[in-house]
Amino acid sequence: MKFATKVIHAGIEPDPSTGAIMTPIYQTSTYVQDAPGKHKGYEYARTQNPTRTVLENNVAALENGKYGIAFSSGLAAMDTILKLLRTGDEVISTNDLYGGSYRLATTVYERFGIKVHYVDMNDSAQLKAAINERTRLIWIETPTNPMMNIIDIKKITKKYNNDDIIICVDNTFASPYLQNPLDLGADIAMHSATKYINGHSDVIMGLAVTNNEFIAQHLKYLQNAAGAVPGPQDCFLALRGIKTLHLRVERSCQNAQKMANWLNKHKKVSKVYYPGLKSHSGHSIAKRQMKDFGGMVSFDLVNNKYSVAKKVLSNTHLFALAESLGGVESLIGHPASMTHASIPKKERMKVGLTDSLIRLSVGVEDYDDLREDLAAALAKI
Ligand code: P1T
Repeated sequence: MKFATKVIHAGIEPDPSTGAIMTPIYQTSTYVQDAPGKHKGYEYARTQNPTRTVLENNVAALENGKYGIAFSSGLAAMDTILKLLRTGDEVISTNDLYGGSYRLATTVYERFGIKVHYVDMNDSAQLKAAINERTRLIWIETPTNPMMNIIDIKKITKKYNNDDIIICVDNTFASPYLQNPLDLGADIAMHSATKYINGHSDVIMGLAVTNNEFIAQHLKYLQNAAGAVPGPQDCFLALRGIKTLHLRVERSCQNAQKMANWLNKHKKVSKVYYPGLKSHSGHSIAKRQMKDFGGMVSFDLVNNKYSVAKKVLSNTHLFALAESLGGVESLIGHPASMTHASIPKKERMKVGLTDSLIRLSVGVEDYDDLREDLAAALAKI
């Protein structure tokens, strides 16, 4: 089955009791048993819920994986993956990643004796130097949030995928339509489903997909043991959103590419971070491992003061000033004070995340309207 068919049909059957074509919202916390232990496969809704099961199977198919496991947020998915580790284990992570992921790994998991090394994953020597016999997890985010760096997934999985090390790719920025980490040798593809997968800015959710039965069993065990599960209404909304995933992402990519090209020539813009630009250092890798270059664009200003960036951020009308991304509507954000405020300034500056960096989540609106909106805001500085 091809992707555009999978989003609508994979794992989805009409409801057996009524024929309802849409997966029902099983709004229940428990299931009646005929006799102790005699039930229809559903006992308690933390453990299983039929709406969630359909979503998990559908997303597994989109990522070319066997097992999908849903969580109450992207960070709950990451938290559960980190719980596969033990005290003394070590993680190697991309040095430029979502601020909340950094916060969870450092301020929470380092307290439990799990050490995290942040490295430039495009620098093979840095990666090699950080790997040791205690390494249990390699955490790759690509494209990275918000610097849009591209990491060659296959290059890393070819070298380091073995029985001791789990390789997980946070695939949120790409979405399963553009990039499938399991096909590139990763063990887990993880998503903040809050973003492109749901796509309508009305759900918080996370997902993990794997082909590895051992990892799947452990994640399912932890999903039930800790209970960070999404509710059935949210699963329904995500299933509904997924039906147009390919169409939404395709349009976002077209708009983002045009926006990046235009910004790249704008005299008040000093640098544009978008893998679809030929000048981007990860352009050729992105071309190989992604179907298109995504809907996220970051840029910096010639006059690189926060006060100047603030003017742009406060003067758009279609681009709403808000955290998050991947919805049908365009958003504008200031990573240094919003999504990445939990990363110390010294660390931020190392990867170019300046106080004047602006991030766009380019939606599916008319491109000319979006460009005019941004042009008017840039004209204010
Ligand atoms: O918000 P939540 O569903 O818990 O997902 C966390 C998360 C994980 N990974 C990546 C790459 C992300 O971008 C996020 C959330 N990011 C934002 C809210 C943001 O505006 O960047």
